Amino acid sequence: LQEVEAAKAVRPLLALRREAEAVPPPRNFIEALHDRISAGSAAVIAEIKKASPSRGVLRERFDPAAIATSYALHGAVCLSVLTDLQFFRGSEDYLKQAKAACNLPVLRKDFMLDEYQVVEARAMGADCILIIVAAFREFALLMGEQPRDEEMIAGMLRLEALAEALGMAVLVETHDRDELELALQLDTTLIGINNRNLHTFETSLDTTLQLLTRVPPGHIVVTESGILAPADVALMRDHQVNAFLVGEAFMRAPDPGAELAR
Ligand code: IGP
Repeated sequence: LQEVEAAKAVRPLLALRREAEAVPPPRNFIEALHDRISAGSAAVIAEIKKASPSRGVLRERFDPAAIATSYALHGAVCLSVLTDLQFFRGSEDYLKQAKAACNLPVLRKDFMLDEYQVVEARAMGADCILIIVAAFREFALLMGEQPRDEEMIAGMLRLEALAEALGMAVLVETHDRDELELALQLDTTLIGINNRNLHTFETSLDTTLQLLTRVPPGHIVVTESGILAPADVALMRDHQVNAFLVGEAFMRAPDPGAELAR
């Protein structure tokens, strides 16, 4: 959050709000997913990231506009762009470049805790934000507090309400049953299940299979991380999971979009 404080000093919230009002209106992220799934197909949110904490640099030739164009050409439904600098070597510019290169809705992938970041997301052109339940828990611990469910829910609801007021969708990310319970207190129907264990960085698709049964009808489950091959997609679809967030497998391929079409 030091970065957020620094950003506020350079670009005060009022200026940011004006920028957010000047960008074109949001593209409908959830509707795009719905349409593809109702048509009986897998809906892929294709990620653009240069590096990750567990794997280091994933791609030397990194051109977000070219990658976005290739994803769009090969049937991605939405994009996810890392804007976090510290862990993923991301940038706001990457999101802007990717968005300008195609007409897909775009998720700002970052660690969102402060309302400022939500307005910032819209000002850079994002159509959806990510709320990571585990990040709220970690933040409380970092502040020397015992994370309390009611406070975490209140914090997440604040970000969600602002995102929705700005016309953006919300993807809420979970890793276990407790996080899922909290996530279901939000208004959004878009539930992410991250297959990556935050402590070991290992991925297991069992995470999705286990939590899936606890998601009530009317939600879209997005299985995140560790989707590496067509067989992984087939396994998920056998369990009626039809939305996928895929990064590494595409980023390592010579042509990320061609890998998506595989
Ligand atoms: C993509 P993968 O294993 O396909 O590269 O995973 C995405 O799920 C991952 O980047 C991710 C992430 C996050 C990154 C999921 N949740 C939260 C940063 C923050």
